[in-house]
Amino acid sequence: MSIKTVVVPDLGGAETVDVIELSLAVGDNVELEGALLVLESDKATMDVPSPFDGQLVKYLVAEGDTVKVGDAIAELETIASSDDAPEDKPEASADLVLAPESPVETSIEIVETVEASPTQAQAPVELKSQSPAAVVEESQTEDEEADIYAGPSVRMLARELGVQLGVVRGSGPRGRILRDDVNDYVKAALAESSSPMQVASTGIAEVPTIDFSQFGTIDTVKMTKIQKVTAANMQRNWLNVPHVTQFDEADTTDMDSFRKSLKAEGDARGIRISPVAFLIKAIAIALQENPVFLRSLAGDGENYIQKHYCNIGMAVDTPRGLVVPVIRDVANMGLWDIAAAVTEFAGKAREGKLKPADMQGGCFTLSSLGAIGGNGFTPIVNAPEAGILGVSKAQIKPVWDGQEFQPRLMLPLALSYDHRLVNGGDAGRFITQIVKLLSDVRHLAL
Ligand code: CAO
Repeated sequence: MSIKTVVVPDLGGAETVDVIELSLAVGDNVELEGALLVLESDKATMDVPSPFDGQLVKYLVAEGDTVKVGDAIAELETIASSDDAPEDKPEASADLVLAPESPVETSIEIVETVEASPTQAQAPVELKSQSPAAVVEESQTEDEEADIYAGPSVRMLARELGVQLGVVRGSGPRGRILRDDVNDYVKAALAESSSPMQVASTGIAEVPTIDFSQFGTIDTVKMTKIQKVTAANMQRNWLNVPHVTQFDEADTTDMDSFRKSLKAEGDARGIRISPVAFLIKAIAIALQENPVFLRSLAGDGENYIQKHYCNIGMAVDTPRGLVVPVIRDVANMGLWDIAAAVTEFAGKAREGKLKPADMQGGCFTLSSLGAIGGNGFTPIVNAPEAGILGVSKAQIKPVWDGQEFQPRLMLPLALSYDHRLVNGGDAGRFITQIVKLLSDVRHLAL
């Protein structure tokens, strides 16, 4: 083992450079090509890499010193294995980082000295007052990264820790980001994430956990799997989708008369036909004519998917929670088929007999609370679908026919849609068509 002195390599034209970072502590081991220190000229920064595996004995310069080619900068003790390296080993290439206009490669020389002979550190030079030239890594392509003032070793550390340097405050000369700045940033982030003001990944402060028993008697009840999945899906959809809800009413007086007139035939077929079957048929037609509602955003943020099939999900209220079976290829189904599917899927849902495949592939969802009540609600889009129709309880209302008020069975509709995919005009046309189809069911047959 011997002690070797490392000197400043060829600076690619620069006469003097500043020492802006000492990358190691005395006694640290450093591998071949590992960063020893960082130098900076007016136009570039460069890591000076170690020419062999070794241990830092001492630095011969201090941060802020100005050095020139050939100045001794550090003493390294070679580690046994690399000490045997041939003397004519190729010069290690310095990791030089230069502004694009002067792409120069440099090398580092090794001066062997048997004894350690400390070199006097030069007096610190005054920092230049003008703003520094942009510091750019050759490998960088992102413009914003080019504006960040940090050396290659700091950039590497930030990459390893997953830190965006743009958000780190630099405490070095002229705002330069140092290794300690990156480490401090990570420590602060970790401390913040474990503080009482913990934020969810959404950036929204979490609802505080409260001991309700201090206010009265309580039970803590385990949620069903369906309830847990529904809670997660609702939160995901509510937070991800920019919702708009549009309202309207359909005059379903004639539709209801027609539906009732089908009762005998339904009994003969063994099929109960409810307003839900008409709604699903109307939605299928409106989807065909307004295919914007058959879109989903692609995960890449660049594209959307246009579906050419028509599967409609139907929210079903069950004792275990909300489930949404999907009726497939509705565009090619008649009213009786749809009514049969509604009964079958609602039954399976309540009996817990739906298979995962029965709940996949939906393009649009119907949530009908009509049998339960209420005169309006804003449904949450079942993302990645583009829209959902919420239906409330039909009620007899006085409707002006131009001469007098008529008692009509008005069905409240609420169309929620993902405003990233659907514009207000699209939604207006869609719900208007639904209203038209339900108000005159002859259109359902067209
Ligand atoms: N207005 C007035 N009456 C209505 C109606 C409406 N909008 N919709 C249905 N009805 C009537 C039906 O006509 C039926 O009465 P009749 O037997 O006299 O004809 C009665 O309500 C019962 O209907 P139903 O609930 O048995 O069946 P359905 O086909 O209307 O609905 C289903 C099926 C599965 C959609 C429904 O049972 C259901 O579960 N709805 C809840 C959906 C839900 O939970 N949505 C919220 C999701 S987000 O939390």
